[in-house]
Amino acid sequence: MFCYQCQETAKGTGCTKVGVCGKNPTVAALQDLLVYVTKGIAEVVVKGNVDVAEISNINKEVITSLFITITNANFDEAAIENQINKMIGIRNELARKVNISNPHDSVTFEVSNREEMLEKAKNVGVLSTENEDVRSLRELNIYGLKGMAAYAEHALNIGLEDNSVYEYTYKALSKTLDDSLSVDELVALTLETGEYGVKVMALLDNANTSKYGNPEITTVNIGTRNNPAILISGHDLTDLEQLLEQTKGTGVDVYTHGEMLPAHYYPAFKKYDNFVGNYGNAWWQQTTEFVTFNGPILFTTNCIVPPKSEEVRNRIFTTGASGYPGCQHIVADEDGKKDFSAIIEMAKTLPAPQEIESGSIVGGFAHNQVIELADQVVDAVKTGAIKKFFVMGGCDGRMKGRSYYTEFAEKLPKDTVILTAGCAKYRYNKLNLGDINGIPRVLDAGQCNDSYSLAVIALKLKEVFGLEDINELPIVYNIAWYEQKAVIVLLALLYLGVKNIHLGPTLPGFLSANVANVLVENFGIAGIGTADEDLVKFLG
Ligand code: SF4
Ligand code: SF3
Repeated sequence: MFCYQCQETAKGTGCTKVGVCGKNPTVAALQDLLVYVTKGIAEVVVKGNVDVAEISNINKEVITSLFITITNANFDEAAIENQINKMIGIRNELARKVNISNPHDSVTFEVSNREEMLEKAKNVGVLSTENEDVRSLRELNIYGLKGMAAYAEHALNIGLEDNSVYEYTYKALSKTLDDSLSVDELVALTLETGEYGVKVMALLDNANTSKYGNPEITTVNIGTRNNPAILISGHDLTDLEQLLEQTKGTGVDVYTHGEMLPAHYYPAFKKYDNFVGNYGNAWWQQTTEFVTFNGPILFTTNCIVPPKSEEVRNRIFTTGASGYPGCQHIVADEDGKKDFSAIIEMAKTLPAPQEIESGSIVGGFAHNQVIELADQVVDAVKTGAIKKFFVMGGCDGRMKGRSYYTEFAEKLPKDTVILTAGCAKYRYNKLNLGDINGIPRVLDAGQCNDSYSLAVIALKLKEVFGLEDINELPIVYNIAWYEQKAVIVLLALLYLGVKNIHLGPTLPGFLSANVANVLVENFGIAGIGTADEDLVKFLG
């Protein structure tokens, strides 16, 4: 196997024996093949001039397939094998309708069983592109497309789609097979991927806020009550909505974990008395937190950590693109309805969660809420009460070096404000950093996709202060990444013209030296140092 798509890749260069995430070589190979057949479908769509408006079911399967291959989303060999077979069927049917000349191997290959799949996968993975820079740029785009697919799927679950996002996905996937593209053309493609990253995040923002209302300042309980309960993790709000509807009046409480925390900020979910609070921290702490939670856990997306005991595994359910062998997977019917009764019944038989912390945290600072506070924020900047903003969104992860972010947040001067989104916030959202004239010093906009909100806020401030360039704002970008959704967020920021982004805790292993140089020279991308060094640098 070879995989280097996430921040925790072995030795910073690539997982070759088994994934640090727990992905085994079979899953890795099947995921490679799934991406490959998805590229084959893209080839047919692009070369055959297929109108994406006519193939809505195929669009959906394409984004689901990409989503399945995101880090920590799906470890289930059988589910991935099924998806490969489904995609080959879709590809063949489409190719029969739109004959294309000289089809690429990804359009024509056939495999009839697991063995043949594993054999085929040997030649289609990341390392099948020999030139290191071309490989780096192809993968950078593919990881961006995976992140985009995840966000597109959440929007689609709510009922919103943008055909231009699908069109672009097909175009870019097909370009990753094109040996005639120069490095410059691939760099241009990367920025275009960022452009569609902005589009898809705007689409999801629109979907979430039109269905569930605008996130608002909210105090979220982090303690527990004495009822049986279900923990819901991942990013999909439609799954949460259905779970809340189905648990209403059953005596079973619902808590959020990890990236589901920001659901509490939406007005629509406040009406549920059994929606109690957030339990625990970022994804990687599930190995201990799921033990003490006691009740069943529903994964709607990544990040799953392979459970250490059978007892915990038996309490885990998956849905959507997520999956884990031995865990019950709940599928939607044709109308998108999911039956969560098995989870609810299990919860009733299990003890209430053990309390691991108490108190509350405050969030809900997505663009609408911050813009409502704009006068206060602008005044604070004008009077010098706020000297600088630090965008510290992104992902959290297991690496020891990530304590940098806690230390950095703790040491920031009292006249600075942190803007955050994504699970990176767990490194500092419980530090009690205080407020500036009533404005909390950590403003949490929401999930990683809500990084869009941070961009909207920056653009608004630029307008209010009458600046020409977004980079003239007193904002420092110190972003943490882990998986591919952070890649699309990064590319989106680059597309918006944001310069000098610091990316940590380590730079991506998939950036070749030359590609890293392009990012450094054109966009000022840099890594991080120690918290003390960086504070001097950023505040200077
Ligand atoms: Fe390794 Fe990350 Fe790939 Fe998992 S997703 S195999 S940890 S690079
Ligand atoms: Fe976290 Fe997995 Fe990326 Fe959505 S839950 S930010 S890592």
